[in-house]
Amino acid sequence: MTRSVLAMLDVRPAYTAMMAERYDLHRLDQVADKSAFFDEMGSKITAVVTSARFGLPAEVMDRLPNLEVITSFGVGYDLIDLDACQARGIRVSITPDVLTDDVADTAIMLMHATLRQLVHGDDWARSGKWAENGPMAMTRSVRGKKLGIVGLGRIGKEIALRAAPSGVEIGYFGRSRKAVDYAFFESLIELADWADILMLSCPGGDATKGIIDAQVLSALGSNGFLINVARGSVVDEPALIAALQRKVIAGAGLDVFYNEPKIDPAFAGLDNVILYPHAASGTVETRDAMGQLVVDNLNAWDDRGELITPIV
Ligand code: 8YV
Repeated sequence: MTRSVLAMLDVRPAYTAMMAERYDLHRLDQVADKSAFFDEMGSKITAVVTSARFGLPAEVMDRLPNLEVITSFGVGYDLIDLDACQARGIRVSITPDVLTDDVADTAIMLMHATLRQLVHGDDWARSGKWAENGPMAMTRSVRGKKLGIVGLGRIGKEIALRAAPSGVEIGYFGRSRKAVDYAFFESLIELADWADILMLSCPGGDATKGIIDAQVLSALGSNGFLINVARGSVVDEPALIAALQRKVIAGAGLDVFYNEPKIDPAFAGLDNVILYPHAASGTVETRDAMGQLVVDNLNAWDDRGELITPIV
């Protein structure tokens, strides 16, 4: 019997089309009367396709009594309740590895762009301020800085590998000490105090909610920069905005925000932050690889009850 699959979004048209060809695919984002849909289809759905951004809200999961598997587009699973999944025996897959290079590249791009003020420099040349006022103000060198990485997982390790040739010294903080030569810090505040650049590449979720608070930002200090490719939730955002406004830190490069995509309008008024719209994995190549891995996980489950990249 054809499996009924619920997609929370269009993961990309080509991959949605592949799934629609093989499965009885329903798009929740296209359903007007969701309650009537769940009354009719809820018990027939055995698989959900979602993404790091959409996750699976409890009110949807509760309407799917026969759910077996969730295949998610992305590596973040902070919006999927893994404990609830485990309690119900629901398996979950994500798309690790295929996005690591692009996310690590984005982190490095934001680090350089923030210290060297790429956006301000572009405006200086483009707007005629250069011709009118002469050279733009000097920026800060990456070379010789101390880079403190929060979360030395797959992405954090790749960031470190890419950052080393730029001449930075590397330290890290995380749940556990890793078999690496970089300096391990027992506490986040010690890392922030040591670092010139604090790089966030840890998972989101309850364990890391708001860990970058006013105290950590003040330890980072007025010559310090914050780069975030992790989750907006990791940062106490009002504290970050205040720190940028009052120059408690020198600047920030952010790919992620607390309230995406409706980010706090205060960010737009700051000249010491570079904003990127949660697009670290957003290349054609990586999003294709992620889409394919979502489909491959779903097919592996359908064919043989296995997942290729399970998280639980
Ligand atoms: C996702 C992400 O691509 O993987 C993650 O956790 O945040 C991004 O790479 C994006 O959220 C797509 O929904």
